[in-house]
Amino acid sequence: MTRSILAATAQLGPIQRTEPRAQVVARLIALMETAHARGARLVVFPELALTSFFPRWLLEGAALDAFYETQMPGPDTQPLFTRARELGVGFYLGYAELTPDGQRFNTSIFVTPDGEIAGKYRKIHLPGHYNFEDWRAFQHLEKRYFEHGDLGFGVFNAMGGRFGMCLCNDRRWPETFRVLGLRGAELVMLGYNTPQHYPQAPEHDHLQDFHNHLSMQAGAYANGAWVIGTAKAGLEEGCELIGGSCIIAPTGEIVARTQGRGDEVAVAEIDLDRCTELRRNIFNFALHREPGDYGPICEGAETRAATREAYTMADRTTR
Ligand code: CDV
Repeated sequence: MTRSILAATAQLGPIQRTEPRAQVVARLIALMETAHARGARLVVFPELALTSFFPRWLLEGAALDAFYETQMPGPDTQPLFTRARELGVGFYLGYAELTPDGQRFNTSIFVTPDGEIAGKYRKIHLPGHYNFEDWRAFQHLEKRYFEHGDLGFGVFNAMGGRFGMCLCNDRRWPETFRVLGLRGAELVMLGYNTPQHYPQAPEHDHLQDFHNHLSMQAGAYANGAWVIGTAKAGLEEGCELIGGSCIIAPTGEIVARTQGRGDEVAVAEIDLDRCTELRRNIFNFALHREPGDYGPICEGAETRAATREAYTMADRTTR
């Protein structure tokens, strides 16, 4: 049985703050239909794909809540699920999740071609800051608006393969790909919103596209996995976001990529069996990994949890 899947990265151009969700969902459906017309059975959308990237603003109350989904699918997103099922297309989608007990996560889901949510991921590496910082050209308040993801790096069996997910900043951490690789992920799907301007080190602005591909290509190669990375790109509410959405082979080669910073699809055939080219050879984990010498990677988890809690509490008291 062939384990080849024609897959697409479905890049979104900017979403302005006033754009209604229903209009964004119509754009997602149009991208999915384009991908399907080119033969795709799997489509990867960006992080926080239903709204403008709201962590760039200090918000509270109803103005903040308006950016979260309390149901998935909900009334606005049901048309995407319905169309995907009609087309027989699976998809990855990033969105802001508000749970019934009030928890907030930066979340992605993997939906199979028959419309089932096969997996959920909640972002673990949350970048940015907790409080308003007036020196910045724009805010990046992910640490304020989302809790640390509590589902770990899960891997899901579907469509004849093993699929992992992560979100944006996670791709810069080799541990993300290694944990997914150790769990046997053959394809890692991820969406991102990455500003061209990095306020803490603007001398790196010209390197944003390079660092994007460097991280994802290294993650693919060192774990013998396919990677699909999808941007929300372009000039969104005065903030320029990089594009460069792409499909990366387990060898680390980019085999398809978008060209601009608008709504755009790029498609490639993904042969999941190619993962073994790496996993049976240079990255045969059982034969060549030396975990006995990797101790420091897992040390400090309790300290880290305490630090995170202290920051969060400090922020709560200053709100
Ligand atoms: N959405 C993100 O996680 N963005 C970060 C930026 C802030 C550095 C990223 O890693 O691309």
